Amino acid sequence: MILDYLNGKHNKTPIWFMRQAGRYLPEYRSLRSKHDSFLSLCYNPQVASEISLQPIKRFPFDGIILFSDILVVPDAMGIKVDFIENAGPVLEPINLDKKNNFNSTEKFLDKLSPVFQTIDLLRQHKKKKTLIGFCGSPFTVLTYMIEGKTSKDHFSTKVAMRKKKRQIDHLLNKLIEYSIAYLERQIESGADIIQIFESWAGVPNEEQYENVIVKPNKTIVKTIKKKYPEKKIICFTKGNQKHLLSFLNEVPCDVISTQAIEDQRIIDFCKKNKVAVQGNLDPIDLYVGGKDLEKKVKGIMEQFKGIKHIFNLSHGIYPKTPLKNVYKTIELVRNANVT
Ligand code: 1CP
Repeated sequence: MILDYLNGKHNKTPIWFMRQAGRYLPEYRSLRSKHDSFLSLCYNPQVASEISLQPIKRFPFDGIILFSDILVVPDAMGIKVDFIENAGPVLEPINLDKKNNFNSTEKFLDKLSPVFQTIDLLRQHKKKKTLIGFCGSPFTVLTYMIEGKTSKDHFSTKVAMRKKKRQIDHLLNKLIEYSIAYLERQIESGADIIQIFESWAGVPNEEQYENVIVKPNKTIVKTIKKKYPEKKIICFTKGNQKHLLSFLNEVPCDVISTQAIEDQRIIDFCKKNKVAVQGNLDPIDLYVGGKDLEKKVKGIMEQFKGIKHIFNLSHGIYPKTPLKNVYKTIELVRNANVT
């Protein structure tokens, strides 16, 4: 559905939501409560495929996102990763002064084989929906490997970008390699579209941005596009509004997913270069609902008239979002298409 739209086979704005498979759904919470660890869900193809399909059983979304997490990559590299209830991810922090012995690519892919099996199962059940695979961008994943947890200020990452540039470059290059191998196998297993999550694009400063954000995203997108020219790539970036145009100038993605677009030059760039925009309803507006939600959805549909647009949130759905607001938004997007 999303793929057909991007390929020009129809012109109805498609819709899906980031984190559509997750805690706002009672059926997810119920399944989650039967399993001890979050990662055991990600590595169980039957359960992970069931969770991926939960949102599309309830809502007429056009895309199915693989249920997994960006942190399965460091886990498969051999770094201990855990998810603590209500606290988030906890990783064994890497030592930047020591040689880190990561798993070989073969062992890495072997550890991730349940993810590829999940994609294969989803491929068999997706019907006309578009199947979205994903990974985290190298810098975003690296922040978790350095901080060892979710961080508000990214202090250790910022210090390391100043004091240990060589090690940072080395680790980013390693993550580029693992991410490419991972995405290639996702595509071979049946993913139609790939989304690359750069959730912490706002952390590096002006000088560091090119090296830690642009370069890794560009290398991954170019390598995948060269091997699989027909596959579409969505780049999600958060917190880098002021660098978005330079990002787009260098990273040849098919779709840019971001927060609210305030700069008309972005829209002009996308129109001229046939890049689609994904977004950008604020998840808070979805949570609150009511007349304001209606206004926001209509405004977004209006803003992206004339360019390719995948309706989505500007980041993941809040766990307590009322389900009726999700139904309502999908209906509004479908109706806006009719007029
Ligand atoms: O116990 C639980 O249910 C844990 C909640 C949860 C879920 C449902 C986590 C923990 N991850 C996920 C699934 C997930 N994560 C998906 C697939 C489901 C879907 O999208 O429908 C995807 C694509 C992600 C991506 C992800 N994980 C990102 C990038 C997007 C973003 O939110 O910025 C990041 C940064 C993570 C790390 C992560 N995973 C989970 C937590 C609590 C965190 C930390 C988030 C943070 O640091 O703010």
